Amino acid sequence: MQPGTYQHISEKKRKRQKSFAVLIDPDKVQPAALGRLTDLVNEASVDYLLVGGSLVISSHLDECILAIKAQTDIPVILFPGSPSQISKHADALLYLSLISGRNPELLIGQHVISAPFVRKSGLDIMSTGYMVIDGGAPTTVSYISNASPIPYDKNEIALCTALAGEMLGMKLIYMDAGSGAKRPIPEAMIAAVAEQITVPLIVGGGIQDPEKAYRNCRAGADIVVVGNAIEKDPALIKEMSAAVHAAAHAEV
Ligand code: 1GP
Repeated sequence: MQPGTYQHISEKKRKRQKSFAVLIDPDKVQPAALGRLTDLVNEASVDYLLVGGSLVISSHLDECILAIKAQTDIPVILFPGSPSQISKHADALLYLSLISGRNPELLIGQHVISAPFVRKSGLDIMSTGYMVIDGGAPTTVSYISNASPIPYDKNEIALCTALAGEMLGMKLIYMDAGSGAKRPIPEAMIAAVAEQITVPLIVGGGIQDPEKAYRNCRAGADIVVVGNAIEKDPALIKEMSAAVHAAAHAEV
């Protein structure tokens, strides 16, 4: 039997390995066009595929995931903007609570409404303390969440939020500057958080080049997520993945 996705993530952290995750927005890719993308992620040894977005308009989520699963064994993790973006065909779910905001609906309200459905899905449910960091411009997530992001230079707020999330039982912490952020999360903030928590740390939002992906890992990120930059230039997948994996080797 295959180990669960969370077990896989924890095991990699224990071994101090770094992971590269590609974010696939179902609105931006047609299932028929997934073949090229899956070839690239397979060749680049990408560790995880995140599927979702703050605002998924299309209705082909199931179809999209089934097409991905038919072409790769890389674990598919849902990254939902709302409970409607749940598909039993994925492997795992980032069960996000927006702990950086003070919007009760995104902290617990939507979870209560969708709990029986989520439980029945059979997905590996990974509770995730989701922290939105100011990325220099309003992003879809900051608008939709109706919650202020953490200022990019307030490391102490970020680390206290992450610590509280971990002590509340979150199995993962995800620091996100938002898709297409002008300014990705500063390494000093990533380091401040990584030093304080023991659960795996996911970092994403506005990462444009392999060098930044590498530096994020060196600062303490366990999983680096890239979406936009790869949509624009799919050839970056290989370089980004290599940079992330090289950061692990540099640490040993
Ligand atoms: C967004 O962290 C992800 O939620 C990825 O962001 O699309 O800017 O890479 P980008």
